[in-house]
Amino acid sequence: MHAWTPTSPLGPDHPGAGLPRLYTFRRCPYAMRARMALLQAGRAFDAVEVSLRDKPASLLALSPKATVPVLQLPEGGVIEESWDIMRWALAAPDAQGWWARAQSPANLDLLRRNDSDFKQHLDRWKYPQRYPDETLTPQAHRDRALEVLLQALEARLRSAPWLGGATPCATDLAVMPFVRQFAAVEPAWFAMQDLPALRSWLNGWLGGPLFAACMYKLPAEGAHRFPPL
Ligand SMILES: N[C@@H](CCC(=O)N[C@@H](CS)C(=O)NCC(=O)O)C(=O)O
Repeated sequence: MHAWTPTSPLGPDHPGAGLPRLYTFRRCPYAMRARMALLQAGRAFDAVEVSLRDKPASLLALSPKATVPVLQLPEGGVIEESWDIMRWALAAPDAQGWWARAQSPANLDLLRRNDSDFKQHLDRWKYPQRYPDETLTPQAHRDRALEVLLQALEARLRSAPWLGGATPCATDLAVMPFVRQFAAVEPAWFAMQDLPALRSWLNGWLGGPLFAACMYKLPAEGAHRFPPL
C-alpha cells in the first residue's frame, strides 16, 4: 500500500473564499480520476453528486454536453473533460511531478489507449445488452481489452511500481478506475490471468487512502465540501 499525503490538508483555496465546484458521479471512472487528482493536489472543492437520469439544471446550464465530471471555477471558467480537470489540479504547481511524469510519450499513449479502444472493449464486455448489433462476443471484447491495454500495463508495472516510475503520476490515477471496472466484471477470470504486477498495482490503489477518500459518499442533494473536513 502506498502512502498518500495531501500537499496541504486544506489545499491552496481557503475555505469560504468560493471553492471550485465539481459535478460528479460516484461510480463514474472519469469522475473518479478527477476526484483523485483534486485530492492528491490538496485542492479544496465542493462536490455535487449528479443523477445521470435526472441531471440538475445548473449542470446543463454550465455544460450542455452534460457529461460528468465538470468543474466550475469560482473565477468563472468551466472545465468539461476529466483529463483537463486533472491538469488544472496537478499541473501548477507540480512540486512532486505528478503531471510532468504523465507527459512522456509512453504514458500519453497508455492514456489514449485507455480512453479509446480499451474503454470500447470494456463497455462491450461489461454491458453487452447495450450493443444488440455487436458481432463480436463479450469474451472476444474481453480478450481484445487485454491486447490493447492490459498487457502493456503489465509490462510497464513489472519494470517499475507505478506508471510514474518510482512514484505515481497522473497516468496511474487516470487509468486505475477503468482497470478496476474491468477487473470487477469477472474477478475469478481476472485473478487467473498472467497479470501479477497489474493486480498488485490495482490492489495497492484500492486499499489506499486516496481511493478511500475519493469514494466518500456524498449526500444526494446539494453541494458539499469533499471530503468533509
Ligand atoms: N470524455 C469525458 C467522458 C465523461 C463521461 O462519459 N462520463 C459519463 C459517466 S461515466 C457520462 O457523464 N455520461 C453521460 C450520461 O450518462 O448521460 C471525460 O473525460 O470527462
